[in-house]
Amino acid sequence: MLEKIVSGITATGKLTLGNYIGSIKNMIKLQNDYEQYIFVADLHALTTYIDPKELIENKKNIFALYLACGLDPQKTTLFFQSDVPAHSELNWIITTITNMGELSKMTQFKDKSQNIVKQDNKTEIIPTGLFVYPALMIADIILYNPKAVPVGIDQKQHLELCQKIVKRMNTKYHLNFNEPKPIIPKIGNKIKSLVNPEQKMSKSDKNANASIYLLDDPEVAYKKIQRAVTDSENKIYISEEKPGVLNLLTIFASLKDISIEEAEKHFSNKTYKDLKEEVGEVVKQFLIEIQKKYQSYIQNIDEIAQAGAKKANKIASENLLIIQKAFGLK
Ligand code: AQP
Repeated sequence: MLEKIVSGITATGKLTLGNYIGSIKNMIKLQNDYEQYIFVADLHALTTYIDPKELIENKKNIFALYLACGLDPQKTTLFFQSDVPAHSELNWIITTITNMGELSKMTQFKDKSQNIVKQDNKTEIIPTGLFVYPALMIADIILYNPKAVPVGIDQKQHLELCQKIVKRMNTKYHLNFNEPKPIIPKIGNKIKSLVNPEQKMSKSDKNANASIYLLDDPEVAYKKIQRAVTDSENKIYISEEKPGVLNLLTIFASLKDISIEEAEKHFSNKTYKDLKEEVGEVVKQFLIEIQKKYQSYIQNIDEIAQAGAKKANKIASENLLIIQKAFGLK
């Protein structure tokens, strides 16, 4: 029997190149060797306010982009999180074995809640859902009892908490669920904003120039790369002191499937103008290819999503029942 893998992407916005390089690319590789469950995390998207119409759009776009990027429904079970009610049910159980102290240490909670407070200057309006987000994520994972979870580096802390909670649950309730390991790509586990290369490229960034969206007009994407913030040295080499240049080298290496050192060598006697033109061209061609496939999938996701939810519901409800029995609920 194949080992299981599970992962998802939150439907908070349009997918970025960071989501592809940091997460989807690994899912595509793993689907050949694992029994893989990949979902669109629509319940997670509710943790900060989102217009319902926008959520519906985001869900469809992400699902079709999973397919367009290369997730094959014959190999990977694809579904919407809210189509599998066990996620919400197990979430409650997980909150009862997760401590407030553990949740308040999560960097993502600190960053996102600070942003909310900055906007409205009130701490009491931080949604409880944002605080317990990792508990739902732990539930999402345990339901499929995977060996590993492919994610970018920003999700490592949540995965570590997941391992800790699974261990606690196993000990306290005499269960035997896997403590899942993160699978983090060597290249591109944290693609940076094009406007501020100290920060992560993020789908909810308000500045559209900071991110390459997978559904960006390819010409617009090309221009965003030409305007990407670098530095004034005009010498191309790998250095943490040059985050803008390193980010462009990383994008190039990942999309060309070469190492960063090979990318550095390729650009060694070239200028920033050359770097931006070549990276822009690679990104543009990548988007053209993805978007062609996207058009053929966007009208046809319902059947695939229903079949995926059916399969996910089966395994999720079996594992939920094991946990409910162990906790004395059944
Ligand atoms: N910039 C990035 N570089 C590499 N990996 C990234 N991921 C996200 N941004 C980058 C990875 O993509 C997956 C998406 O996870 P998510 O949507 O559930 O949460 P996230 O990490 O918070 O992603 P975003 O795009 O930054 O969303 P918002 O703006 O809603 O917070 C994860 O595996 C993540 O590591």
